[in-house]
This record gives sequence, structure tokens and C-alpha cells, in this order.
Amino acid sequence: MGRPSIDIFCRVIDNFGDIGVCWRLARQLARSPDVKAVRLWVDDLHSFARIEPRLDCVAPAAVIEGVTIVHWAPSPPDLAPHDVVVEAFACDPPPGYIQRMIKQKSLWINLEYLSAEPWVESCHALPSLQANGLQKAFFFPGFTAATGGLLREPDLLPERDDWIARPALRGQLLRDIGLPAKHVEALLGNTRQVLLFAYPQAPAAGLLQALADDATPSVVLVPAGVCPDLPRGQHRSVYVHDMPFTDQAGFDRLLWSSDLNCVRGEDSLVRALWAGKPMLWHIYPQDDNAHLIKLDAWLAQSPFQPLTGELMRAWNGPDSLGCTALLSNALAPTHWAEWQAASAAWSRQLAKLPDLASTLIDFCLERVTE
Ligand code: TRH
Repeated sequence: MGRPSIDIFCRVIDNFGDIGVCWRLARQLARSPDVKAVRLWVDDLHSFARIEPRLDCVAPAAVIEGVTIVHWAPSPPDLAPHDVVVEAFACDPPPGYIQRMIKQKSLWINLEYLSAEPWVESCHALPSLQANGLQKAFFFPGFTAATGGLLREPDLLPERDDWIARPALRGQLLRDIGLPAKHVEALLGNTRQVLLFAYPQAPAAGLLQALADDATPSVVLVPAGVCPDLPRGQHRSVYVHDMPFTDQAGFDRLLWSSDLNCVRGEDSLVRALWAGKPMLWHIYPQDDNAHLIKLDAWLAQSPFQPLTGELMRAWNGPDSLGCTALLSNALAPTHWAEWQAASAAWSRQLAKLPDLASTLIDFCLERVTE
């Protein structure tokens, strides 16, 4: 068995989740001694640069952390395909490239979106012989051992614990995102830190109300452009800070150090799970409310109390007042302690499962010879 070389194709549909997942996966694959080379094809370098400031948007190709980045422009370069070609979220590699994959007998993998729905287990890793003779497999991330798992770097949790143990690093990060000194001091004391990353329709006003009604003061960190209707600045005991986008490492650290993480999409959800703190998931909205089925499937796998599930559903609905009432309940000491314990326990439990990059490499090693 030889070490496979791997291509990843990423089309940015909207937001940052597509490139967020692909970039984490590409870096982890490139660090693996079992992988020969990794190339990431991306159609939208500007979105990529928002979460990876080392990227030069005008350069046609770059190498960062061992990953060769290729701009997937309308006329992409005629490169020879690697042993394995991962298309993220059915993004369709260019037709000329697929023709070359046939000659090369590349293994074709479609990396699917994350879902906790039960059918995922029976579809994960299913092969499908294409009319052109290529083998294609459907690879599903997931929350159980019968799926491809979740993205998690090998040292992530020890790294997290080490970083949390050093408050000076946290203070520096908060200063780096422009938080005024008195709020940095407050957060290093007993003030609650909330990270707010949600879609524009989230009942963020309800969150603000519940936090302001609570005895503990809060600082809410909101990435630029997120929840645009939520006023920034001081509101009673809550300070809402508009922060610049950080790279993914900085984003993870903000999640690790927050008391409450409001996340959205799929990559920030997974990273909030690794933070092991109470979280509110604002799931990516889909037609016919298909996302609410996914939310329920995820809640069914979670260790959360029914009240937390109710809160999570309210966070994904339009009722700001209802959300305030449920969140105020959840912030009350007994429920809050339960929520914290359940979040930490789920994080530990999920971390015992194989991670997505490792299951993908094992899958490829079984099928690719040098
Ligand atoms: O940006 P998103 O809303 O992406 C969405 C979802 O992935 C959704 O499932 C998909 O269908 C849709 O795009 C097309 O949310 P997500 O998935 O959490 O991705 C955000 C990424 O941005 C994640 O990798 C973290 C990163 N990020 C930073 O690196 N720095 C930051 O400051 C912020 C706010 C985010």
C-alpha cells in the first residue's frame, strides 16, 4: 500500500462553512505521515482569505502549511489528478479534470454535509460505480462510530486545555480583537463571555434581553457583519463588541474561552463541541424547514435536558420573547451547571471516536496502491 496524494475541490456557495471545513481537512491531511501530498482547489480566494490571512488572493497558487492551494478559476490549470480526489459537498470537479481522473484511475470521494440523521450511517462510505468507470464513494461526517466522524486535530483537546490554563494568552487575544481594556479586565474576572455567530434572522435581541436581566454582567463578541440589527455598545450590564474576523485558530480560542457559544452552520458547530461549553446552534436554514429535522436529530443524540432542546428550537425560530424566557431559565444556577456538565461530557465522549481526517485516510489506504 502506498501513501496517497489527495486533491480537494471546494466551491464556496455562500458564507465560510465550505472553505472552513475544506481548509481544516486539507491541513490535517497534509500533516499526516500517511499522505504524500495535498492540493486544495478553491473557486473563491477572497472568502478564503477572510479566515486565512496568510493567503494572497492575487497569487495563482500558494503553499501554506504543506497544502498547495490552486485557484479554481473558470479556466483551471491542466494539472494531473492525484490518487484521491475529494469533491466537497458535490461541487463537481471540472469535466476536463474528470477525464484525466479516468486515465489516472483516481479514487473519487464526495464529502457530504454533516448531519446527525439516522440514515447517514447506512449511506456512509457506500461505493457507486460511475458510467465513466470511476469509483465514487459518499463520505459522511457524523456523530457516531458508524460515520466518518468529526474533524478534530490529534492534539486539539490538550492544546485547548493548555491555552485555557494561561489567562495572559486570553487577554492578548481579546486585545487583538480590539476589546477595550476595561472589558478585557472584566472578562479575566467574573464577567460572562458570549460569542455570537449566527444568521441574520436569529432572535439576538432575545439573547441580549436575557443576558441583561441576569445578575452576572456579560460581554458579547460579534464578528463583523454578523447579526447586523443587534446594536453594538453598552446595554445595561451587557457590552456588545464588534470584532474583526480572526483566523480559524483565533476563532477556536474564542470558543474555548467563552462561557456561552452561539454558533451556526457546521464547522463552528463542531468547533463549539470541542470547546465543551454551553452552546446555542443556529442551524443553516433550508427550504421546507428541512434544517429543523436535522436540528431534532442532533438534539436526539445530545445529552441535553429537554429545556435546553426547547431553547435550541426557540433560538432557531422567530420568537424573541419566548427565547428570552427560556434563556433566562437556562442561565439560572442549577440549569446552567447541568448544561455546563452535559456540554463538557459530550465533548469528551465525542473525542473518543475516530476523527474525520483519520477515517478518510484509512478509507483511502484500503483502496489506493502506489
Ligand atoms: O459560515 P457558515 O454559515 O457556513 C455555512 C455552513 O457551513 C452551512 O452548513 C453551509 O451549507 C453553508 O455555509 C453554505 O458557518 P460555519 O460552517 O460555522 O463556518 C464558519 C467558518 O468560519 C468556520 O470555519 C470558522 C470560520 N471563522 C473564522 O475562522 N474566523 C472568524 O472570525 C469567524 C467568525 C469564523
